[in-house]
Amino acid sequence: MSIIKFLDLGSQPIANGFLTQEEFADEFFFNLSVGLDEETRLVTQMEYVSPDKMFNDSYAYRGSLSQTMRSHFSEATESLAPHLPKSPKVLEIGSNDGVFIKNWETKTTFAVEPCSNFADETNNLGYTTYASFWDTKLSEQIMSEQGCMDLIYAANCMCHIPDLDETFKAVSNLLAPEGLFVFEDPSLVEMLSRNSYDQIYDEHAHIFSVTALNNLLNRNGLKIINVEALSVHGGSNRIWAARSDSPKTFSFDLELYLVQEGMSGVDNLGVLDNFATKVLLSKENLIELLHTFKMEDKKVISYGATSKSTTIFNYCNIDSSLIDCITDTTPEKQGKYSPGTHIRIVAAPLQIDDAVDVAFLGAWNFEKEIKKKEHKFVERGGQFITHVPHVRLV
Ligand code: DWN
Repeated sequence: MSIIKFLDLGSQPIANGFLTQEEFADEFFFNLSVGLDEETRLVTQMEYVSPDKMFNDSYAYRGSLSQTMRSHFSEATESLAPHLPKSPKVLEIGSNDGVFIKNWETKTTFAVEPCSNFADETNNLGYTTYASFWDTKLSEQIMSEQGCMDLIYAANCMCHIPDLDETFKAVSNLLAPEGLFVFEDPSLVEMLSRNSYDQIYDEHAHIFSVTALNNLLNRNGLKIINVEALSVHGGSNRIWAARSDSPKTFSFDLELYLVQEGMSGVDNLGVLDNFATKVLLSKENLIELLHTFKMEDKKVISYGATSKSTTIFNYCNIDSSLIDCITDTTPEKQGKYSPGTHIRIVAAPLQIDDAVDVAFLGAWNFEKEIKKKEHKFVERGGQFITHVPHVRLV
């Protein structure tokens, strides 16, 4: 397998590795570079970080903390249910704090979650949760204990797993003959068009095009039957797949979809090189804007201690000399420091503090929800800034 590198985001820490001052000295760093796999057309990291360094009992990201995501998963449940038998057996891979499975029956819903802090939470809620990484061995264990599944679902999880052949084979083994495998992850087309290079960090081993997924699913006993564009997480795709021998179909023209996607350059090295050039320009512009605010003596904070902002701050060398602090609603992140650049993280107040002039949208994917919450900040002349799709005042 040959991977052609097109982007280098430099030395990066664990994106969700929020840390205390005592932990600064031993912080882990790796080189974050991305390339195109010549065979499958997958956009993937040149070297993967070992999963247990990222997903363990101190994993900090909670999916249930935003209203947007709670609604998203209850709507997902409503749209999936009509395609399933009555009382379906459901498995979620990467169930986090249960934000999706809480919409389903405890007795017939199962979960896989390697971060044992979250696996404990959902086990306590009555959902049998396997605190392991997803692989063939685990799928065989679940098959022998629970039988095959009518729905295998995964949100923002498949793109986190380095070995996709193993992953998809394990899904195909556990799926009922007419079962559905539905998964959603950030879209490569959206990342290219929004210049949202911060979708790339240790956990996102790959950024998916449907082209690459089609190649990988086909060679592992699965086929795509539908693709839905989603607005969440900066533009995602929900892929509906079934076993290759399944009679399940949708009125969906995959061939046409692939031709149209191809035109946006998802596996064209010229387009990917051009993206890398725009990423560099975005870095220069963001640094310049933050320096201007500093010269004007403005107080700048960042809103949302996201994995995405770990990539930006480390790639652009943005530290506490340019950003005073990061606010976040997640108790596990508060009182700690941002990975790599060591900006302090504070509890999000009900409204942005009166002393703040500018807020960088670390969680730009929740722009609508945040602007609604923070209308007073905007009314008093406070400014949000973002780098998506280019560096600008919002
Ligand atoms: O795939 C992944 C995605 C789904 O979630 C993961 N690998 C990790 C994580 O990535 P992220 O950290 O970039 O995700 P979010 O959802 O953009 O994170 C939002 C952060 O902002 C959370 O820590 C909560 C915080 N937040 C806040 O402080 N105030 C969010 C909102 C909406 C707010 O109003």
